Amino acid sequence: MIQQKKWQVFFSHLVIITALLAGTAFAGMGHIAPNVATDFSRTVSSPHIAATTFVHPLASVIGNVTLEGQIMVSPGASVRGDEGQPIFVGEAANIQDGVVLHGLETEELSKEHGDWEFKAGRQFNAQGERVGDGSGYSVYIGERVSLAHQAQVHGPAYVGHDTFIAMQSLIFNAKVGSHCVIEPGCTIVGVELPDHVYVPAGTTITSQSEVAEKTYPIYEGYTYEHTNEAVVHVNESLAEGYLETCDGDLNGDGEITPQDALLVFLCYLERGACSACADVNHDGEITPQDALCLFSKFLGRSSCLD
Ligand SMILES: [Ca+2]
Ligand SMILES: [Ca+2]
Repeated sequence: MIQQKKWQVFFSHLVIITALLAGTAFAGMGHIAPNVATDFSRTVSSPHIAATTFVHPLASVIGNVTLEGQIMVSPGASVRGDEGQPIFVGEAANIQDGVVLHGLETEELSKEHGDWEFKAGRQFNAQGERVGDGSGYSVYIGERVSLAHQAQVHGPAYVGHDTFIAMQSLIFNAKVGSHCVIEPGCTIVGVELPDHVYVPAGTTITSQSEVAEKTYPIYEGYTYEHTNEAVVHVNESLAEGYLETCDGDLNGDGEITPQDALLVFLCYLERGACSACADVNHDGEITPQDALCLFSKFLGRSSCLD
């Protein structure tokens, strides 16, 4: 019996050492990963994801991305901060299935001068003003914004607080104000929309002169007047619920293996990207204890996951 225990201890240590030696080879695995350095992106960043945000294992969050808090990122969504940077998503927003957040380059290495230069007008600041000095965001999504199924927001782009972007709508090189509703299948390119307006389904707006005739003030009794509040509530509840059921399958391959524990440990060491699910024992912080929980589970022992 004692001999068997010794072998178990030896085996568990062997697994840990092997996994650590494998180290960074696994660091880019999974759905949350750093970007790569290029001649249009000088820094390599891992996403900053709040402990209250849930990222589904089949969603991708890459590079210079901030997900501020209680955000639901659904299967198939891609938030990719590897070209236009950074990407910011505010508290209680939701990024539904198939949504794409990406942006045009915000800086480049000048072939003429050999220096890095920011590209004019490729960012918006948090107040919704275009900037070109690196102080803004390629994509800025405000608080309590809903990005419904298959919506695309491609930088430079800004979406104000409490706005609803419905299914399959595209926002590109544009600003959408706060408390707006963009109904399904709209195309909004190269313009700025004011606050408190809706855009009927299927509308295309590609010049500022069209804005006044193709947007309408949200009135009392408008069909989608309160839709966003309901959708935000649904998604906050989903994020909270899914986070409570995180079972430690960090890389989303359907089983708990040493790779999952390694991802937790690399997160603790700040050597790899983190997911809120790395807090395996739900005590509010990510420590080696969380990685040990997963090893226990993998080895079939009693576990803090049970
Ligand atoms: Ca796994
Ligand atoms: Ca923990």
